[in-house]
This record gives sequence, structure tokens and C-alpha cells, in this order.
Amino acid sequence: MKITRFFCAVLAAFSLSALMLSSCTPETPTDLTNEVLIPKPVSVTATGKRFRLTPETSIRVNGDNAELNRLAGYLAGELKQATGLQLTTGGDGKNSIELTVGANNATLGAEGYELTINKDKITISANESAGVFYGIQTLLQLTPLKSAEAGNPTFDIATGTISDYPRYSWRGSMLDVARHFFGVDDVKRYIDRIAAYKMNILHLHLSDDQGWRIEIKSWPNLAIHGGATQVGGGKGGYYTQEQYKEIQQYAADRFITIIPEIYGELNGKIVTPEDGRFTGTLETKGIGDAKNKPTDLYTGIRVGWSTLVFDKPATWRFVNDVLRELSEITTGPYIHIGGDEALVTPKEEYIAFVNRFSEIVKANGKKMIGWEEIAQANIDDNAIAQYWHSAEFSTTAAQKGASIIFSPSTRIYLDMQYDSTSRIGLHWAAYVEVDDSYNWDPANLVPGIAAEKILGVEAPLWTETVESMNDIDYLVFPRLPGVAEIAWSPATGRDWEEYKLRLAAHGSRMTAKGIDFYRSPRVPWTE
Ligand code: TNX
Repeated sequence: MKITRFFCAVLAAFSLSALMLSSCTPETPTDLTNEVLIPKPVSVTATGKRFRLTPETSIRVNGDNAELNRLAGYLAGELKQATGLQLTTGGDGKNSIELTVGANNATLGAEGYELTINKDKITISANESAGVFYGIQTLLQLTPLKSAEAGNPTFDIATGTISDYPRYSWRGSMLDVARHFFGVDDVKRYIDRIAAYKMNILHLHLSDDQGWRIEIKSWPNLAIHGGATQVGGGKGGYYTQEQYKEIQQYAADRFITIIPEIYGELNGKIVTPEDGRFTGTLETKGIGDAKNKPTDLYTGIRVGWSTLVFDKPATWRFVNDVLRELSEITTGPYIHIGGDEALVTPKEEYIAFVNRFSEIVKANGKKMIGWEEIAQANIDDNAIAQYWHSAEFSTTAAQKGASIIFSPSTRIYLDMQYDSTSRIGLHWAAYVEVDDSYNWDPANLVPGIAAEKILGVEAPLWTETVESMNDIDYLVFPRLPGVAEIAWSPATGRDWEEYKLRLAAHGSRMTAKGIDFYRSPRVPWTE
């Protein structure tokens, strides 16, 4: 691109040819293959001209399709935010952006798209509306941050064709709202952040020793009492079922499925005082014997010290109620039952718990997800195991038929510090710099897991040290775009040296969105 500009300058200086000059106005992008895109698309072909986005550009929908009309509105809103232009819908087809589904293109699959940029028309075509949404994300990254003309804002986009589809169907992030609680607006903001990188899963860690964050109508005190605090002792919070549905709809509008996780040891600890351990939160509802009092609210960050009493009828009334209500309000096909760090649960009992959970989840019409430790139970191909560090557990899970989601803690635990100077984060797994989170591949991380068993990738953000949206942004960016690329883009040719230049140039886009990302010294930022 720099070379092209150099030639343009030389041409301009010598006034060689008006014809040649017209195609190389300075700062006008004309080579689509030079544009910075994350995740990298499957294929990009340039045709050397430009489409000019102007206040007169219209957004059109091909056919009478309510979902596409909604997406046209979404695109108009995003473009308004990015450029200030308030585009209209409709128009005669010239100077327009057209959205269309029903492409009947087998290569694209359910989520792929083709983005065709001609001189006077842009078309986003896909088999299904999800593909159109991802085509929109690509178009937004191609839209310049600055106008080509002062006073009369126009935005030039290089012409050509992008054909693109994901490598994995599971491209996600997890937000731990149990350790520190994040309200509906923050979760929506997080959804927007990950949607921009074509992620399609948001796993919400809804309960843990530090807090219960989802209203369960048959056990109201779970959230009211159990959600009252958070790590550090500050005020916690929880989502009402209505708020949960609102988050879920907001996510669905962005083709993101919410995965609700109820910690495998179900934080309502029905442990009697006689056990010498803890009394149960659940007793606040009046079950168990009269001696039981609610558990003290826990605001520290230790893990693995709580459990349920297996052979108490109340335990199973509780588990059934929670899983039933959660299944009822969850539109996605999955329930995550946690299942990690059950350190004080005896192994035999742990297995029995997971087996029973799995039956209950199935009876509620959902597919069970659990952390890799669930491999020890009788799981089958209705289960999904989430790898975080054990090759043994995850290969066992895959052998038993389960699919695997990759969340390697040494690579993509977004709560890991970048280095010893990071202002927040933990480092029990590793210090994880941006290149560490990019330089790995799900297909060969754990030898012995068949390719067809790999569902995809999910980057968890545990929030023991994360208290605000600003903290979230600092740990998540710039690592998450690279994780999204691992999940979406073909592995062939993946190269940190090439990626770091794209990421560097992408910095100004994160800034434009108000993301105060970590300026890793390993990336040659160009801001
Ligand atoms: C491990 S690995 C956890 C979480 C912690 C996290 C902190 C796994 C499934 N669980 O409970 O929050 O480490 O990094």
C-alpha cells in the first residue's frame, strides 16, 4: 500500500496521466487484499477500485425478509456510530449496500458469507442470516475510521470479493459474573465486543462460591442472599429471569448463544453443621433441619472447598428445580454444569453427581457441558467437555463420545496476567502474552483427539481480579481478536509475524470503540 502511494505521489508530481491519477487519489484504499481484517477471511480478491460510502448510500434488503430488515437496521446503526452517516433504506440499487440470503452456496455453510464490493454497489450474500451478520462485521472493519473528505463526509472502501466461512462452529468467550457481578449493560457491551470478531458463544459463569447470579423462582433466597456480595466484599447482584432473557435476546440478535453455567457443586451448600463444614444457603428457604443456617457469604477467592450432600432429598429437589427453571428460560440447547474443582467431593460421589446431573439435563431437553473433569463420569455423545489443562481427561471424554471445547489455561485464560507487571490478573497457569494466546492450534494441542470431536474454542475471563468494564477490556484486548481468528480462520499460513502487523493496525479501531487495550510491547502499534 505504501509503495502504491509512493507511485501515486511520483505520478502526481510529474502529472503523467490524468487517467492513471484518478485511480490513485492519496489515502484512497483500492487494494482490498491490503485491508486489515481480524479474523482473517478465507479468501480475498481485489479489483482495484473503490466504493464511496456517502450520505446518499442506501441499505437494501433483497426480498421481503423480516430478519434481513432487522439486520439492515443494525447495519445502519453501526455505520451511524462509526461514520456519523445516517443511511436510509430502500433506494433504486445504485450506491447501495444490499443484504441477501438464500445464496445456496454449499461452501459457505450456515455462517459463511460473500461480500462483493463493486464501484457502485456492495452486496452481502449468504445462505442464512447469520452469514449476513458476519459479512456486516467484515464490512464494518473495512469502513475507514476517518472520512475521505472533510465537510462532506465520504468513506472509501476498496473493491473486490471476500468469500468467508468459519473453521469451527464454537467460537466463544466466558464471562465470570459470579466472582464479580456485571450488570445487564456491561454484559451487552461484552456481547458487542465479541460479536465484532464473529464469535457466537457467550458462556456466563452464573454461580460460584462467591455468588449466585440468576433468579430461581422456587428458591428466591439463592439470588437474594447468595448474590448479595462479591469478591472483596462489595455489593454483588443477580439477573432476574426477565433480565436474563433480555441478555439472551440481545445476544441472539447478534447470533450469539448464551451458555448458562451453574457451578457443578451448586453453590447452595446443603452441608449440615454436623458435617463440620458449612451450613447451606438453601436452608434459608426452610429445608433441612432447623439447626441449619445460611452459609456465611464468602468473599475470598479460594476454590474447591464447597460441596453438596449427595444423599439428601433436598439436594435433588434443589438440583431439579434449578436445572428445570434454567432450562425453561434458556433458548440455546446447552446447560453447563461446571464440574471443575470439586476438590472436597469424594471421587465416587463426584461421578455419581455428574451422572445424575447429566440425566436431569437430558430430561430437560438440553445437552450437558462440563469442565474436562466430567470425563470421569458416564458421559456420552450428548455431552461436551471443556478442556482447560488435562490432556488425559479430554482425550478420555472424546473417547467416550463427547465433543471438546478448547480453553487451554496457559493460552487463552484471559484472566492470566500478560507479564509480572500486569496491573490485574492471576498467573497460576502462566503469564500469557498476546503471541502466546495466538500461537497454538486446537487441532494439535492435545494429540489423540479426533478432529471431528473438536467443536471449537472458548476464552474464559474469570473475574477474581476484574471489577469494571475497563478491567475487562484490559485483559480481554488485545488477546481476544487472536482467539477469534484461531476459531474462525483457516490454520494454513497462520503466522504471528504477519498477524501482529494486522493487530497493530487494528489498534485504532479498538480505541475508536473506547476499548483501552493493553499495549503489548510485542506488537508494533501504529496508533
Ligand atoms: C480455575 S480451570 C478455575 C476457576 C478460577 C480460575 C482462575 C477452571 C475450570 N476453574 O474457578 O476462577 O482458575 O484463573
